[in-house]
Amino acid sequence: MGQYDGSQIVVLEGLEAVRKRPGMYIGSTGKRGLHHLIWEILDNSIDEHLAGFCSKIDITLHKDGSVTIQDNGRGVPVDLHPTKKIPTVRVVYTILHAGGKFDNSVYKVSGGLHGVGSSVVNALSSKMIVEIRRDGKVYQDCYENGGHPVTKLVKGELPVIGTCKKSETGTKVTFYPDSSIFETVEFKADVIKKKLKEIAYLNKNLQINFMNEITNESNTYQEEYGIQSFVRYLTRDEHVLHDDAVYIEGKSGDIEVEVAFQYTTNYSEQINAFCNRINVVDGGTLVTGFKTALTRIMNLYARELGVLKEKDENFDGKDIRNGIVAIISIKHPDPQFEGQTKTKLGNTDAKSAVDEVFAFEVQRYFDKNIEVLRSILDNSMKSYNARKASDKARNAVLKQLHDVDTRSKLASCSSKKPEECEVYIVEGDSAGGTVKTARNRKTQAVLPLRGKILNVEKATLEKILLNNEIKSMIASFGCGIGDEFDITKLKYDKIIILTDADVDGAHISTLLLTFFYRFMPELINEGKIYRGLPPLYRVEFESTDDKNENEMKKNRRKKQKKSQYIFNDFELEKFKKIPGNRILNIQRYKGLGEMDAEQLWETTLNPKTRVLAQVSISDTVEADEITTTLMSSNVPPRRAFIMEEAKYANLDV
Ligand code: 0R9
Repeated sequence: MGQYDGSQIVVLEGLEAVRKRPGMYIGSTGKRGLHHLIWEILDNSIDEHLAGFCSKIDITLHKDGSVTIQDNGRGVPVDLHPTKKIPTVRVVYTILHAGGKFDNSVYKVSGGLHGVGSSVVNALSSKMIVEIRRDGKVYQDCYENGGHPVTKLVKGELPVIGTCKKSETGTKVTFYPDSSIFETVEFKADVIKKKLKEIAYLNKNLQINFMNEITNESNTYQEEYGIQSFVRYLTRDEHVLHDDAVYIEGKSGDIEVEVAFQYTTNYSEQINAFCNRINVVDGGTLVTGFKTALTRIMNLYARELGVLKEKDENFDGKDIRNGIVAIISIKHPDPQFEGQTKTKLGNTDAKSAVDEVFAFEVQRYFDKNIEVLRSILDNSMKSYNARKASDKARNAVLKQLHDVDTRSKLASCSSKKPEECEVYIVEGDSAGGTVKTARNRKTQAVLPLRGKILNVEKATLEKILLNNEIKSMIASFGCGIGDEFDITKLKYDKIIILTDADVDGAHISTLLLTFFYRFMPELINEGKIYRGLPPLYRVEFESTDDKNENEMKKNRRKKQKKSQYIFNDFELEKFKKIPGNRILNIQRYKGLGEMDAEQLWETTLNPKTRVLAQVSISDTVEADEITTTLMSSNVPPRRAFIMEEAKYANLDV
């Protein structure tokens, strides 16, 4: 690691550009974008931890809406910047693209905006205070209205506002998100806590303290066992094949590799990968390296221990990964993130590094823990046998699919142009019947499902493929499943899940989403899956519109009876407060079945007036978390999630 000096800073200006187009830098100006501000500042402290100088980070949510993040690293340098002739810290916080991270001899990349984070957060804040402890002195720099410095420099240097012990170093940043930029400036403690927990898992031993001054609550996150604890956490409600998660670490050249895994009795695999603490949702070379090594090593053991006989084929990678929950975390000096969303690692040396470290270390582990090895090989054998059986079943099912199409309850649409067609998957025959009557027959197909669909998390592939509701869906979509899946054959542009807005409806919807997530993830990734959001209320009211008030006084009969659909309780409360509206009647829809065809068309089917939520998976850990929590045999967490899902029906999954 090279020593910092001011000349290593690349200078490019433009905080105004950030304020003009915040979305380009932080994704959105909604809740997600708002929290991004915290992640950006946190990233700098985590970088300092990665560099080996920071062991503790404190995050405080203040009553006045500001947030403070403080680390005990070296403190941002305060010396005079060689070309800008202002303190380096001011360069870092006021000039876009100023940061040492461009040169990895100075800094490792942890994530986020790669060096521009501090100035972007400043640009989007109405006020920011930076306090630095270095060399026994406390320095402060303040900015207002999107990064304009308000602290007067003393002979070009930052004022010293106090003293501290020489050993007491670090950076403290307090910022107030700009309410003229963000749709909401209210931070959510739950979102922050979840992120901090993940950071603690990924950064072994780093101590993170969260203080919520609004609720007077505090939490500390520190994980001595890092990703090993992360895996334990992910499997906490599952039946496991071996007691503890296996943990492996090692180095290949400049690349540090850590892997933790544990097998559950579920018929699914869950592999989450991180490079420099960034969740590479689409995997890439590090995941390939892990899978290749695992398959090779397990097949070697299987032959050596006689689990596979001479005549047997090898285990397929999928047999071996059946039931696995794994976290792969590497540190790479020069990561190349690929794909449109930059969530796939491209470095070929990451593949060989993970393969080399994992293969070597896992053999050392298995040689000492033969009983763990045996339980995994037994599990692979079961999966191997089930696969052979289900190959047969699947071929039989695929042959039948054509027949199913005609026998299934799909009411297809007349158009054959996928780009204009959509299919509604509707809960229950009766609602399905009304949707069939109400729809636009040219472009809207309807597939009614009977009752609850199979919980795919708990069933074998064979059973899944023989399930009638699932068969109907596969046949209707036209794009196959598993290895035969081909999205170009999809007959619809939108697949819309339509269930009642109650707990059962939320459950069915989640079961469907789990099925798509596990077996047709491309449908979600390509943005094809939607949830229809039928209204919860129909309000009849009289409006005394201001403009017409005089008119109305003259002629009372002009007061008009109107009605409006309302989609959630929040909107209803808002509606009740609108002055001039006199509510006559509020009808609460308990289910889709209570609407007639005309109402259903207007609220749920008509593309011009309906409300749809596109389903997206933005975070695989979160997604897997949701599906495993939900599908686990442990009832309480499942229940909790479903209720939440029902409450936030218009949010992403
Ligand atoms: C509370 C949030 N913390 C930070 O934003 C933070 C930035 C930062 C930092 C360095 C140390 N701690 C930090 N905390 C640092 C120090 C040194 C070299 N590189 C980084 C050093 O003392 O030699 N910096 C992040 C960028 C920069 N410093 C730099 F560009 F100014 F170098």
